[in-house]
Amino acid sequence: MIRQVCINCGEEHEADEIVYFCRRCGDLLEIEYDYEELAERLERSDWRSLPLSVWRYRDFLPIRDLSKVVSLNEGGTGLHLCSRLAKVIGLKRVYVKNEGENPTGSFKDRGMTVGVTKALELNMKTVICASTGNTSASLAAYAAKAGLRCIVLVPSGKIAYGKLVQALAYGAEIVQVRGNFDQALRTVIELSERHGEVYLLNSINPYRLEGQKSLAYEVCDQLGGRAPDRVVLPVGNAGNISALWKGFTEFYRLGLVDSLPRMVGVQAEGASPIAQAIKRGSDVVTPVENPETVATAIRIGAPVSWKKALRAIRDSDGTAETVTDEEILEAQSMLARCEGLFVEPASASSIAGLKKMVELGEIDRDETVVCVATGHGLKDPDVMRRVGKPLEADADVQSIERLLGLTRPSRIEAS
Ligand code: AN7
Repeated sequence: MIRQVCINCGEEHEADEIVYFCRRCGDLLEIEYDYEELAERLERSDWRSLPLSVWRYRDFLPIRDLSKVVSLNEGGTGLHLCSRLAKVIGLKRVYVKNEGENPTGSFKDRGMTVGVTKALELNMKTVICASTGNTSASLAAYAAKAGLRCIVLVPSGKIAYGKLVQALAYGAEIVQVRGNFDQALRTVIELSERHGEVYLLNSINPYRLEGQKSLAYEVCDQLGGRAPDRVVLPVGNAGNISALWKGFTEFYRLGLVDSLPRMVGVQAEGASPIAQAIKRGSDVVTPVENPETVATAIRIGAPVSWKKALRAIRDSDGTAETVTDEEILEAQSMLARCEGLFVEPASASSIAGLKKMVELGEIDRDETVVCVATGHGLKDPDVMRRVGKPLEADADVQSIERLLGLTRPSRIEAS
């Protein structure tokens, strides 16, 4: 039995009802399972013998008819042990879950494989989202694969070029709106409510978040059936931190891990309504009117899943931190140079946040920490001013030797 349950009043909605907010109180919905039934299904299932991927966890997902699955081979991303980074930061064990390895280069693909499959189940012909970039690239790809019309609204001028190119290449209809992400989101919510045939796939949609929770399952499985002590991730609209926490708690509830991680949400200083609420000890989030940050993916002032995120942080005894644009760019460069992982600025904010917390003495040296790197660095090449410029030289050996200070090997004379 699968239901869509209101996180505030508990009102239940049928699994196939097309509804984005609780019909009784207007709050967000969450997918709930009969966990005894799920535990029994797992006993009969061969899920452990399947390769790491979102659909390895099909028993835990709200899709029963697997013939409709729209997949581009998402999930199964690397959990990289980053020893050099850990040493620089001053910790023993730091892993980076590199979501840039997904088909369109971000964690959004985990959600879209499930969300677009659900769209097909519901017989929808058009999908829509508002996006700071990655959601649009991902939705456009899965809509293309499924043969659906795809409409995306993006804030004009402030989205990373690579993401825009992706969405265009996959054939989405892109509208740049004169306004920021929060305004674009309000508009697509209203559009999908006025037009029943247009399916909304922002993270308000609880089916999408079900796909994203697979990241948490994978981390536990990659650590050999254990949860990390701490998970650090960037927070924008706050869907992912909610999804990951749901994933960890489900694994715990089903006895697949015997502990839970503390969740740390990292936000850019100029777009940090959730971190501010946590620091104030407040139960409500005050929107930031004009969010600004170099990490355009998380340039969001009114996170729609704020309530779920505050719960994830509080229930896990976690916290939230802010980082400056300067710290983000420095962390991006450090991760690339120390570990060979090139991630976009929003993703690097998790590394920057971790570094800051260690410096503040808030993290124990012995903890096993997983940072989630949410998207690939190539999506936003413009921002990467720190890589410097290439050198220049004539195309001859002597010029290169002189330029790079390479000394010529001395000849060994034959006697
Ligand atoms: C790389 O694409 O909101 O806290 O519209 O692209 O779940 O919103 C992107 C978000 C982190 C924040 N890292 O995740 C969008 C969008 C990257 C992102 C986030 C995003 P949420």
